Amino acid sequence: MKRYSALGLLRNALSHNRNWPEAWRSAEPKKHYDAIIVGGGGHGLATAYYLAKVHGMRNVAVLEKGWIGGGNTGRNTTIVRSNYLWTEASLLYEKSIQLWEGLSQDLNYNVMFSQRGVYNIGHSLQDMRDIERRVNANRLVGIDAEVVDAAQIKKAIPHINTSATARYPILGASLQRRAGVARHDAVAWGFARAADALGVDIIEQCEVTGIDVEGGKVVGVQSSRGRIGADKIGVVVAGNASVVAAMAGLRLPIESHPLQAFVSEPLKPVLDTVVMSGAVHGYISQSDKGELVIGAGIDAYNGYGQRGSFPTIEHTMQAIIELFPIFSRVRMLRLWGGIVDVCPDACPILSKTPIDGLFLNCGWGTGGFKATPGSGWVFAHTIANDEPHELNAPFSLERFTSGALIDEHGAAAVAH
Ligand code: FAD
Ligand code: PYC
Repeated sequence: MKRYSALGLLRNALSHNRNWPEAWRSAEPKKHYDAIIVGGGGHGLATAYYLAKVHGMRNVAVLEKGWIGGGNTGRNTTIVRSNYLWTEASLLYEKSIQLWEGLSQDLNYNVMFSQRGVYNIGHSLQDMRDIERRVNANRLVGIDAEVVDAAQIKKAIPHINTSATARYPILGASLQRRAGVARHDAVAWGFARAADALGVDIIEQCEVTGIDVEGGKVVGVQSSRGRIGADKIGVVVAGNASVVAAMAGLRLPIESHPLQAFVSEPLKPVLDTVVMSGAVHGYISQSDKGELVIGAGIDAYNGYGQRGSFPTIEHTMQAIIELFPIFSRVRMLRLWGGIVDVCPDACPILSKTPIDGLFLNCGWGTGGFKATPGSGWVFAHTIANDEPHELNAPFSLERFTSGALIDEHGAAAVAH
């Protein structure tokens, strides 16, 4: 990785960064690619990277309507874990954690993956039964998971409120110690830079406006930068999946909702792990800059505006102050929203489609950041081989007609 001296940084700042080398080329669209990935978020970029690196497909373009990582990849609260209930889901997310563990080295770019542990708090006997069931299920498939009681939580997180008289008392939690956080925009930049180095064209400010299908097979896209031909197209557009799929005549079983997050003013180190509560509807960690990073449950209505409503903000703040009364006087700095595509079983779609050469990666709902490398890994396999990888075979579109749903509403851990 290129290193910059303090003098070099100053020189770049004074020259308005004119001499700063580009981390990836600003590619011009070619007439034709072997594969086009629509969407330059983490999942799309990871797909392109593994297509080039693992499957030797280098005539590949990523088309992004805005800027790299400007969608949900740059808007999430960065929580990474694999403690889902059903084997199909937990193995998919676990593949991702294994890739996260070597990702900075693989990309030669520091994605700041920090395995600081994730606590999913239980507030009732039923919560604790669900936690025990999920922890046992995780351990059976080799995923690290433990049940901890309120005293252990208090010891590890001294500022949390474990009073028995709290409105939602803390009875215990599941703890995954290998879980944690990563720096979300570094993930997009790291994959973009590494894909570009393998010859992938990354084309920003290029909105796909149509998908061309001839004789039941994709042949290219219409875009704000003209028509671009392709043998294969992977649609990886998170909150816009239904809109882009409709361009090929597909109707998806997806609802799009706003999901909000917030950061506080920076504080000295006060919280060195991640705390989530599905019951009070909030989750919190502290960034390396010192900001408290806080997230909400979804706003209940459907929409494509990247902002949410005030009642959800108020509800989330109540939840966090219930858990951490000490934070009641912390000032909030910023808030934002992203659009999440939610499937009826709170699991993603990683699938071929009835149209030859058209593949879908969507429906990650509130929880796809953690899956970024694993999703790219299995989706690249699916595109390159025209067949799913064994890890994503259960996440096909057909499950919505066969009924083989994988219900992960509980482990999604964010209110839907
Ligand atoms: P995106 O990053 O959204 O990328 C899709 C890209 O497609 C966008 O850049 C968009 O501009 C582009 N696009 C759309 N339409 C077109 C078009 N027509 N042509 C070209 N490009 C197009 N997940 C977790 O695991 N942990 C968390 O802590 C977490 N917290 C979250 C908090 C919030 C507030 C939000 C909103 C989400 C959170 N998530 C979390 C979910 C996670 O962010 C997403 O599931 C994940 O980032 C999706 O990645 P992606 O690459 O598919 O999508
Ligand atoms: O899926 O772990 C998760 C998550 C945390 C915040 C939003 N989603």
